[in-house]
Amino acid sequence: MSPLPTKYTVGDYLAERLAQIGIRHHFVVPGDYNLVLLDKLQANPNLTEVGCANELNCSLAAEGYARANGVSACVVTFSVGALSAFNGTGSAYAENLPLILISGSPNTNDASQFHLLHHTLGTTDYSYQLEMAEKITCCAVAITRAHEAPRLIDRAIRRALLARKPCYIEIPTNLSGAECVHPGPISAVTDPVTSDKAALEAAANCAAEYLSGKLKPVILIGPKLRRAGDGAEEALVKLAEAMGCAVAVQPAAKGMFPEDHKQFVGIFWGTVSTGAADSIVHWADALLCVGTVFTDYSTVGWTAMPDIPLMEAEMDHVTFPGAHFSRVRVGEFLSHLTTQVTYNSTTMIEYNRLKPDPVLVHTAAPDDELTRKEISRQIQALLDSKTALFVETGDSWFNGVQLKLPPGAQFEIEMAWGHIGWSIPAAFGYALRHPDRKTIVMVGDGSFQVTAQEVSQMVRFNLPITIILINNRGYTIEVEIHDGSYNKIKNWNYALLMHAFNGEDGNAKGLSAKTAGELQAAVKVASENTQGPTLIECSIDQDDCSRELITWGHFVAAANARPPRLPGA
Ligand code: TPU
Ligand code: MG
Repeated sequence: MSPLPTKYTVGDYLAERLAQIGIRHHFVVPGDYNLVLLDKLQANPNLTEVGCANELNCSLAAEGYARANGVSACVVTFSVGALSAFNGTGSAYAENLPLILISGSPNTNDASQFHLLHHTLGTTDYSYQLEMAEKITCCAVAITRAHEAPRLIDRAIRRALLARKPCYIEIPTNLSGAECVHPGPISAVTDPVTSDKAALEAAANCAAEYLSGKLKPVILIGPKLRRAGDGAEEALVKLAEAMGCAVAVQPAAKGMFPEDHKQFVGIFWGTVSTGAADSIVHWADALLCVGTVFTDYSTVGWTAMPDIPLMEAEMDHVTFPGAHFSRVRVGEFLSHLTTQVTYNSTTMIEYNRLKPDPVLVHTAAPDDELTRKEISRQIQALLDSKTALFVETGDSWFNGVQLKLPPGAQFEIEMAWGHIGWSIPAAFGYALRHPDRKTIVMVGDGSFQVTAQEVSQMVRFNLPITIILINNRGYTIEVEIHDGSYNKIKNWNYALLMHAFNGEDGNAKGLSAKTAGELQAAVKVASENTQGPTLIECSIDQDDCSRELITWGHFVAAANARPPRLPGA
């Protein structure tokens, strides 16, 4: 550890806190309201500054970093920066990730002098950004005096860590260098809240009662399981083994239960489920939902909402039909319940009867035109225990969910927020934290066009990320929901773009594949390029999409098109 500064400024204080909570990289775009703050953050030897091409990408890179690291920081300038960074902050809120959004703001003297300022709405009220941030974070603070900074910074960070949601800290340009007191013990910010003993006991008893007399219990896992931390994922495996029942997983929770476990029955995604997960979930007479999120997308336009009373365990509470228990940590709850349940493998026995036989995967000949199926077959062969697979909004969601994850492989998806273009900056942020992982991105042409600039940061930091860009000449997912001429996009020469991003010193490689053999050769180039990203443009027919996308699109379109309900109807 480096020696602490003897005199702290607001900027030093923030830097120290960020480092203490385990942040090693902070994502920034400079602007005159945050430059002194950036100097202070730079001066902390435990933080590495990571410049991004724009604030949307900066916030999404921080979102990806939070997936890898548990918490992240994004530093932007007032309005022109922050309003763009709000998008990645919204993603962090929806995806339950503690992203600390930090914005520079005008000099503290300007408001009282009614000055008109650049990077504002052209009025003398600068409070709008704080008010907007309040809606998309769990805690938004604006520092107006240096001596309040320690209290406000600690409060915002603690709230974010506890709630697994983003927070917002606004620091005026003339306060980052202003003196304040030094930080107290970090445990005051990071120490977790433990379960209320009585509530924990009562919740476990209620769960045992919920299960008693039930013949066909099933566990359903949702994306909030991993976000809860707390050892919840490991505790759930133990509970499942004590219960002996079938375990299904929502698409956004793929990988949160080992796919090679004998009780894993597939991804429950209604009619586009894998295995026979939907049959077994609908067969259940008791459903233990852990961290589940039921949206129009995850329920296939509300067609797959379970219709039996549920037990729902969340990060810090448990709800049953007719009972609710607050301040129950999910990890502790699952461990407690493990000691009370009885073994009942009825749903596993039935699942083994229902499960589809393995399909024979056809291997294309080298000269065969490239297809979606062949791309999936080749990506499957790339996956190992070191892989982090990012799947972007579009058919990549469906193709990615179908893949079999080897033990240890990570799967990242942004299904709640669903921002096209998320995967490029998010994979960049993730790979910075986990350079040892083999990061692979499955992204469509339309999504890639939204945030393509961030590939240049992958080049800058020599990150060997493999980008499988599926070029089907447009917004196919939108075609399947509702088609129109707006779903066609301008084609790019994606492979050549890598040369542009290289500038004079980069190591990125850009390749394009139109046949199975070309893809195989390109994948080999990617695996040998350890000094930079490799983008492989995979050209497929515009109608070559998954059965699952077409089916899902049909039901989501129907849900979107429900006529307005009149009062009393
Ligand atoms: O596989 P495919 O062709 O569906 O993927 P591609 O090419 O990436 O197209 C994605 C099309 C898409 C849009 C335009 N998916 N969702 N949207 C709506 C949308 C618009 N803007 C943002 C920021 N996010 C969105 N999800
Ligand atoms: Mg496309």
